Amino acid sequence: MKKSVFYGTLAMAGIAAGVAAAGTLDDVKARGKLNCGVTTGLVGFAAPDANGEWDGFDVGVCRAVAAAVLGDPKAVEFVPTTGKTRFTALASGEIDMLARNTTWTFSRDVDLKFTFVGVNYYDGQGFMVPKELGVSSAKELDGATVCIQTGTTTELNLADFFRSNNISYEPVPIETNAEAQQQYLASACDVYTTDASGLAATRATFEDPGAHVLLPEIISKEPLGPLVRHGDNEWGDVVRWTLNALVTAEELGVTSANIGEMSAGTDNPEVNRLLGTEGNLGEMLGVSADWAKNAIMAGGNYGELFEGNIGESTPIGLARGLNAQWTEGGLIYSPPFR
Ligand SMILES: N[C@@H](CCC(=O)N[C@@H](CS)C(=O)NCC(=O)O)C(=O)O
Repeated sequence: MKKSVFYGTLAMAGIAAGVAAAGTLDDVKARGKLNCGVTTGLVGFAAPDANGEWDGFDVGVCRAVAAAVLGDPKAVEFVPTTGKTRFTALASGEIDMLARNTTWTFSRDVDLKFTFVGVNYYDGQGFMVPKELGVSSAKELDGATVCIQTGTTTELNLADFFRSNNISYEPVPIETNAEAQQQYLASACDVYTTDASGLAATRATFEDPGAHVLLPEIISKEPLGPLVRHGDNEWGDVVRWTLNALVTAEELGVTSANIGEMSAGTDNPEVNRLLGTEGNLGEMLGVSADWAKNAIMAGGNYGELFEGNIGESTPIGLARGLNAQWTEGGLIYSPPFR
């Protein structure tokens, strides 16, 4: 008797998990909107603009997926999440995907059971200090107070770095980047540490960015990318191949400016397959034939999204570096569209 109750409970849990795990693509289509988890605000990556519209490099991924699935880059409900709340939001089904400078790690995949569909920014953890402190290396930070966002890899790397260098620190735990910025500028901490891209984005909003320096040490690997729940491979494919479409478009020279012309047909078969004038990739994915065209038109190809939101001509000023295409010596590489 006890045993059957036990198995019954397990079966119920299995069914519940199955329901929650499968069918996200159908759910999004039926809802007519993508629920996309983003940050609470990090200029260049995800933040509301002057008109209250979400904008940024990660926001661009959400809009591309909405365009691929629904034909409308505006059909997105942006759900702000903190370092701590983001994984519950995804696991519970509150959001369909998370695009929030989130690092792909072993435990987030294997233990938390999320699928990272790729990497949209190869990053690493850095340190920012006021210039007036006169510090030139992170190894000089013995005894420093450090602003650190909770629920992040940043927290764990910081502990590893100080321990392995036999130096100590006092953490000042904070929940959001806005709070970190405020605390750091109010001198509640000597140092702010997070992903180097986040430091550049944060410093760009300071009144006097030149009064703050980024130290030379990059203490970790932070491959940032969009993620979905384990167990819904069809949906994972949609998000994965949308990101790949943006990357491939840059590699093949398909831009938001020439896509109209190119989608009339070209003499490059891969461009034609990508844009749906040859083959049936869209059908295989469960979306329309022009899904990738719509995704690219949403905010441009990968390079356009990078340059427009966080690149060298923006106040954030990030160089492509590791995030250059593989053909340019970087790590950005999509599997083929065939
Ligand atoms: N990549 C790290 C850190 C991500 C993170 O939370 N970064 C902060 C600082 S750049 C952030 O995005 N904050 C935005 C917010 O507070 O909503 C992780 O996945 O744990």
